[in-house]
Amino acid sequence: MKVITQFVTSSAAPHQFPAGDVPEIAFLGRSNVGKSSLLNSLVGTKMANVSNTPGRTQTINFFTVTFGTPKPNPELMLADLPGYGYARVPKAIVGEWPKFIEPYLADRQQLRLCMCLIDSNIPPQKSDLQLLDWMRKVGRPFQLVATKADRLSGNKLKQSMSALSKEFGAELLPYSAKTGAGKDELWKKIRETIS
Ligand SMILES: Nc1nc2c(ncn2[C@@H]2O[C@H](COP(=O)(O)OP(=O)(O)O)[C@@H](O)[C@H]2O)c(=O)[nH]1
Ligand SMILES: [Mg+2]
Repeated sequence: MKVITQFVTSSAAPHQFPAGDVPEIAFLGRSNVGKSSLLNSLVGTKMANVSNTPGRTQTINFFTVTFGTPKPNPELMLADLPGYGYARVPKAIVGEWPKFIEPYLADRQQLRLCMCLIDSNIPPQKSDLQLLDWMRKVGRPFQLVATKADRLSGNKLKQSMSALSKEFGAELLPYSAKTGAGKDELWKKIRETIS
């Protein structure tokens, strides 16, 4: 299925968030977790900047998605959130995130699911655990996605997935932007969520 993506706007304050009732999926994760790479691989174009300069994006970037052929009303909105947790000493995410992130996650009506990205190659990070705690507290549905899964193979990947899933207390989807592994599963999850 062809995916047509279009950039809508960059927002740094709640009044700038696009209005409307298009179902939205947000993507979150620590800087350098592979969020831009995942987004680009998911939609098949360079919609997000892939950069080696962590913590650069300090806005929420919104993109519309239509499936198949261009239509006046998009089926889906994707929200690319700023990376967190780049500080060497992990702080509470609320301490280092721009002020508009919390209201976005807590109040955004059309937000259906948060894709929370973690790195499959490293143990659970405090900032990731804090984010999930906070999501659970505000009752925001999320899907945990383990990035850079191509760096582990076979049994190593299996072991890492089950350990991470246990430690985060949530089901986990492995993903590789390099090989495209997990792409169909992630789209399936998105379609189920917005249908
Ligand atoms: N091997 C591998 N490397 C990846 C993958 N995704 C991202 N990376 C690398 O991880 C680094 C950070 O990626 P980027 O997408 O910019 O992360 P972001 O800061 O979360 O947006 C880059 O050097 C990417 O090439 C992946 O699936 N596999
Ligand atoms: Mg990025």
